[in-house]
Amino acid sequence: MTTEVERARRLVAGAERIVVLTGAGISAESGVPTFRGAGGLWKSYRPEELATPEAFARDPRLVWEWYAWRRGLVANCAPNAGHLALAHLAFTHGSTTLVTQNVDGLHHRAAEEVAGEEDPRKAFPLEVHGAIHRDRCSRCGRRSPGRLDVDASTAETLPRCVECGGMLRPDVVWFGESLDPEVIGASFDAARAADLCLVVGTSAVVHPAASVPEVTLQSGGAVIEVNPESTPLTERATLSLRGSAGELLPALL
Ligand code: BV8
Ligand code: ZN
Repeated sequence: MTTEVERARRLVAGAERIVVLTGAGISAESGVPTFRGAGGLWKSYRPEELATPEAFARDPRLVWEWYAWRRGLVANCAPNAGHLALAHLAFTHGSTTLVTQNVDGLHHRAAEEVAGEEDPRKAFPLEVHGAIHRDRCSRCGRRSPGRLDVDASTAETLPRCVECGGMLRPDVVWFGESLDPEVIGASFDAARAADLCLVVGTSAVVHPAASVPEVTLQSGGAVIEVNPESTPLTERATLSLRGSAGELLPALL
């Protein structure tokens, strides 16, 4: 065990309140493509091109084809050792708040897998960018469980709201759209109160989520980054561990 991991273990053991921010990197070892890594592109589209209200207005069929593909892919993936280690931390370490940018639901599934007698909700994350397995009506806002067999072959076959007939969309936050103020508010409250922020598998470029570790630093807390590569956050992190979430998190926690 490297001295760095040793130091990080001591920081975790000594922390009273922990906030964790995760990104696509924690789900990479489960087979979910990251956004900026190899395989992040879908049919040569950059995520920023498809994950916008403009793209949905322009071509809802194309956007739904992309989300139906991702929904199917994620449904066949399972939480990995990184997700399980964080769920375990949330059950065993007094005050731990998980915040995720991921819409894949793998943190929830890890919580259910690890809970045992515990209430799994204790390890459910704040999903600041929503969830891909849920639909939301683009007219009345009604939420409903998402179907795995969305037929995106024509605009006519796209899913409709049972209440108002409006076009359904995945219940995720698109670029240019504001986040749910309660969810991002709770994330920043946890970051402000934390004496340690653990940042796992994110390129730390998408805002406001990328500001979570900054808020902990501003309130005098420490930041541990886990990532095989350096990011814009690395120079300000207290510790930046090079490696994968699936390997380092079980060793760390
Ligand atoms: C908003 C849901 C009000 C949909 C997503 C301030 C400055 C600059 C820009 C802005 C700003 N404020 C607002 C903006 C605009 C924009 C933004 O941040 N743009 C960026 C691109 C510059 N933000 C917004 O639009 C947000 N809304 O601010 O509303 C507003 C509006 C307009 C203008 C002002 C204010 C909404 C953002 C949310 C968008 N929705 N997802 C969907 O999933 O389809 S974002 C999506 O992309 C993900 O959720 C995630 O957040 C992001 C991808 O980042 P990562 O998860 O970090 O993934 P990435 O592939 O980049 O990196 C993976 C990392 O893992 C890498 O570092 C890699 O090395 C590492 N890794 C790989 N393998 C492993 C690993 N790590 C560990 N283990 C491994 N095995
Ligand atoms: Zn509706």
